[in-house]
Amino acid sequence: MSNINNQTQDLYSIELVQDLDQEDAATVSGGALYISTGYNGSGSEIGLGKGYTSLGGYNNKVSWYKVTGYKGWYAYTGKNYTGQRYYLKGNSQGNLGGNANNNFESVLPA
Ligand SMILES: [Ca+2]
Repeated sequence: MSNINNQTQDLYSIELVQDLDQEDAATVSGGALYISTGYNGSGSEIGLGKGYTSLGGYNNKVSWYKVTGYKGWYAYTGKNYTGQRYYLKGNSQGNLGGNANNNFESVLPA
């Protein structure tokens, strides 16, 4: 992994990420993070291949996640990797509950 600052940017500045399919996303960093605004992958869904300091339109709206590949991801309740940090394990998925639900604002590969 190189400089974190080179790998992060606001989600709004990347439109291609909207079209990232599972195979391409896995190629980017060894594993992708998928998030959606509804439970069980419903609602709006997006695939991410690297860290983002802000989730843009997904801020405080994420209710479900899926991690592909063996590497985990960190999700934070604040922008710029601040607030409460959650570890999303590799090859896992699930609905978010409690304080995590509708609260993520930045994500980073672990
Ligand atoms: Ca939040």
